[in-house]
Amino acid sequence: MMSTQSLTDIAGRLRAARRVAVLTGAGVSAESGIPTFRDAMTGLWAKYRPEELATPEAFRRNPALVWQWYAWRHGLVSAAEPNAAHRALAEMERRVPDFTLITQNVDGLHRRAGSQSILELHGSLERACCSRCDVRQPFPAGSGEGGPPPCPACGAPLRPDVVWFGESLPAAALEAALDAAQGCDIFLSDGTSNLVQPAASLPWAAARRGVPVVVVNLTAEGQGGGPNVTYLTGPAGQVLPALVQAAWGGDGDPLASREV
Ligand code: BV8
Ligand code: ZN
Repeated sequence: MMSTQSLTDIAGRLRAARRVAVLTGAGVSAESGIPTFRDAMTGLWAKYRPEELATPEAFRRNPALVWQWYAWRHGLVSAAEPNAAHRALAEMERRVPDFTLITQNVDGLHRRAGSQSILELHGSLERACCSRCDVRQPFPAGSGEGGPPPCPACGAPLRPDVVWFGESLPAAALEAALDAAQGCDIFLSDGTSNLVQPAASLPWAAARRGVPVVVVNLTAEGQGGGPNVTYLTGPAGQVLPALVQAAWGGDGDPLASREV
């Protein structure tokens, strides 16, 4: 678990910061019951690796399989609730003059927790888009049977509105994320294995400027290091509310204070 000294020190920097940038990964949604990419894929999907399914080639080769995987995940996400980590980040945004939340997650839980300034680097599973024209629509719930539905405009197969491996990230979101990493006073990296590029380069774009980088993760292994990189090890659903509480008082989790 994190040391009280480092938590107090970071809380002080957070409180004094004008501009804060946060990068989140699947670990922030783990306590909402959504399996991370590093977790072994469960049940029907145990024999696949996400990198094998989350590609344009996989969709071209077997659109029904890829669509069913996303329909299964869409069901998980729709039934999930934001957890204390999501709520703490929404509270942090309310406290900080200039706050940017950069997420690799496609589950939409940050928005449902109340975050507003969100950069979805890898798209969103709440939406489907056409594999040929520019139609975008809500992801059709419960569409897991059979293959992808046809686009209502041109009839081509719909696909999840996410960025697959080998696809470019949305340019505007990536540019804004780089700007936040290069202009922030403190950078938090929460619940990510920090392996997937170009998102994985963001914390180090901040660290190279001498900006404090705070890594919140269950483990300090496998992440980059450096003189101004601090690890707060523990579940994001505990560490982030504790950090918000240390910085601004209250109990760090607005919902908890409302629950009677
Ligand atoms: C790109 C959306 C330019 C889809 C995702 C060869 C050919 C082509 C490309 C490449 C190549 N080699 C490398 C690349 C680049 C590639 C890449 O980085 N590959 C990796 C595997 C090396 N990147 C790309 O392809 C990107 N595009 O580069 O475009 C280009 C174009 C053409 C050709 C070349 C280059 C696109 C990357 C985006 C892919 N889409 N998601 C979907 O969701 O299905 S990535 C997906 O995986 C997630 O979005 C996320 O980014 C990543 C998983 O990472 P994490 O979120 O960190 O989750 P993970 O499970 O890994 O880790 C969880 C962490 O949480 C762990 O550290 C764990 O300890 C921690 N944790 C767990 N529980 C908790 C916790 N922490 C705190 N509290 C807890 N309770
Ligand atoms: Zn279409």
